[in-house]
Amino acid sequence: MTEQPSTTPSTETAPPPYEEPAVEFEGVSVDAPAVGIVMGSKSDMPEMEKAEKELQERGISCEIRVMSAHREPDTVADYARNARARGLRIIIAGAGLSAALPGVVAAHTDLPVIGVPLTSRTSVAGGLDALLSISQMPPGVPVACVGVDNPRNAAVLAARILSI
Ligand code: RP5
Repeated sequence: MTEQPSTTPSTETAPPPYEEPAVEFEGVSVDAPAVGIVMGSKSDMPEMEKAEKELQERGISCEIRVMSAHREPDTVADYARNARARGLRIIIAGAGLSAALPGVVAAHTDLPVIGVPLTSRTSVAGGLDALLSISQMPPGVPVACVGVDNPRNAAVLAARILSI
């Protein structure tokens, strides 16, 4: 008899094992990361590295890059448009202030995008500006939004999506 996979719900302390997907596209490297972590500024890195750490602890491959939707719009568009073909399956995007990055990424890819609102040092609203910018997307262009300064939850959500 074939052994069936366990359906026991996982806990946050004992994440389910993650298996890298088989390569689906010709030319996609088996080393292609499953999750792309992007952020609007180098100043976001200390916070967003927490998402990278969580994914690494779960054995989920990821890459981490800085690209601003406002300062480097073409770079962001190229990254998002090529993400699926490169083998990425989810994009986590963190930004502060007028946090356009997650929404702009979602505008250029049909992969799931998880936004992380960040408390920028110059925020006049303690991160509320970024929270509203990320969560208030127009119908048809969804961005999942975790709490302010909670990149770890973005990684946990990414792991759960990958385990479906
Ligand atoms: C946003 O502006 C970035 O995501 C960052 O949180 C904030 C401030 O950027 P820097 O002035 O530190 O580059 O676009």
